[in-house]
Amino acid sequence: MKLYYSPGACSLASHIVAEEEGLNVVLESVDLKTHRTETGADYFAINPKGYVPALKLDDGKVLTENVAILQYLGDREPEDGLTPPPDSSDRYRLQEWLGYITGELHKAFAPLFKGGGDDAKAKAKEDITRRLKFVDDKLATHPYLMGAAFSVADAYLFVMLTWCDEVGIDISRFAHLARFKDAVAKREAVKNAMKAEGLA
Ligand SMILES: N[C@@H](CCC(=O)N[C@@H](CS)C(=O)NCC(=O)O)C(=O)O
Repeated sequence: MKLYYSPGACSLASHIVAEEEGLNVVLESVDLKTHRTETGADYFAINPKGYVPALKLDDGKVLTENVAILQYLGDREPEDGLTPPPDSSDRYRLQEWLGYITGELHKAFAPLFKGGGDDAKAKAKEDITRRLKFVDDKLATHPYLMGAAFSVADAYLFVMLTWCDEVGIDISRFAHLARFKDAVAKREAVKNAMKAEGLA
């Protein structure tokens, strides 16, 4: 498999999951301005949507969208428990979290990264902070989003929290989230993925 990524982008979540599971995934970085990959390929020819992540499977098919790629990678090693079994009630809970992260958190960062005006940026920070408060409350009773064990949703949430640092959203006011971020940052797989992307 090959993961198309950009350092520190949302693709870091998939990278972390691949590391957690020790999957044989080749990495190829993408310049999101030129849409060329590190080997000079036209990224639009690989993923016409133009954004990362994209996962080229061993049969040559290309999978896109964080929520799909994260579950695909998690399902490669079911015994690791990063994705609950298909059809289980926990699997729908995982999808609920992935939907929240992608739709309510990830997308809310757009004005902050894509040169929104001051009002749009302030509104984005307000929205993200309110949505993080919801997550913080949920993390009051268990270490990870799904309970006692780390899941693919935690990898995605972690990346969102690294973005908070970049855009000046202080998460120290959220004790459970801050504790979560510190714990996830200490995971070997997370350290390896961040190092490989030049982030640590
Ligand atoms: N809906 C997509 C969005 C992915 C996305 O926003 N990727 C960003 C990096 S975090 C990107 O590549 N942006 C460059 C662009 O949109 O051209 C997903 O969840 O996979």
